[in-house]
Amino acid sequence: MEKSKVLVVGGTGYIGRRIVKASLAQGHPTFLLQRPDLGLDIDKLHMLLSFKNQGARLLQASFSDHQSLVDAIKKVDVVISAMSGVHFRSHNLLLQLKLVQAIKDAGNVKRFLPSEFGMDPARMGHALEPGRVSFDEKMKVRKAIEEANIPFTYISANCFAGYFAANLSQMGTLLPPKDKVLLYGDGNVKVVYMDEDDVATYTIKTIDDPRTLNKTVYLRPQENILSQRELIEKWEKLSGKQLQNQVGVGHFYHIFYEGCLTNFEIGEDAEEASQLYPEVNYKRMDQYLQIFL
Ligand code: NDP
Ligand code: GFR
Repeated sequence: MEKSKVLVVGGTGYIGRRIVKASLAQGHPTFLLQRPDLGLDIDKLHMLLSFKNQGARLLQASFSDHQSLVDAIKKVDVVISAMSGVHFRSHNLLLQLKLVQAIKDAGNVKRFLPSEFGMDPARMGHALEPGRVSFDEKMKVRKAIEEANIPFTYISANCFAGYFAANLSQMGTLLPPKDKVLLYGDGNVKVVYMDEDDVATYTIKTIDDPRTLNKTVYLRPQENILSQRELIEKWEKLSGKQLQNQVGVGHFYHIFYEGCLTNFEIGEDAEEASQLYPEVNYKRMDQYLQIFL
């Protein structure tokens, strides 16, 4: 059977470039959307040209020109969006609504994969602000897809290793810590770590598979279901270095997420000190912080 022609939207992005690579590797005629607002982003241009050298074709279209999107989409069978999600300020994900409209009008698309590749947004109804914005936007895109009867596959890729395994799941860094590691809770909650190239490989495998039509596909390979402790142990064995586990994060969760210090009234059977002793001129934090200037 002829391999589906694949258009990747967001094809120079972090996961997008890996999806383009996997599409080419699996023998699909592969196309990338080339947006006009490239400007002076020379790295992006060179990545586009490099993919062209590897046999991909560039389709010029703009999100502000509906017909250009329809014309590009008419040239392919499958559309995969890898639009950025984390910059929820710019609402890139909602730009996908224009893509959905163009796919609907083109009428030829056999499968559309919207930009998800993480936690399943359908299972994140309880997500906290401000991060919940990206899940809400992903659900708006799903609604538009399903209302337009566009055949879809949703990919829930769990944790990209680059953001969650390389750093032993430490925030604000992309490298393993050298001596101490912050544990989340007791560190025994099971998560799933995925190498981004595998995310791309699995993504391309789903596009022509009838078993994944109008389905969510979870990437949860058995050996990558690991707790943070298990991941740390793997690193300690590989590096021959023991890390000192810091367990304070649980406290931060109770204090800053649950609000355990202030989520109750001080009742009749207790007292509040500054009410009892108003004569004490307690230090406010703007005073306290001055010494650090
Ligand atoms: P990137 O930040 O790499 O951006 C991807 C692409 O989005 C860009 O290359 C660009 O496409 C496109 N884009 C950005 N701004 C605009 C715009 N204004 N108009 C049109 N296109 C735009 O995205 P990621 O790869 O980091 O994220 C992709 C998906 O993966 C998201 O849904 C995100 O939530 C998810 N993710 C999941 C992670 C996990 O751990 N599971 C980790 C990181 C991301 P172009 O190439 O055309 O310029
Ligand atoms: C696991 O599922 C997801 C993960 C998802 O559905 C959407 C986004 C993510 C990533 C984000 C990718 O940009 O989770 C966190 C965020 C990456 C990030 C890593 C943000 C702040 C950090 O300090 C950080 O440290 C590695």
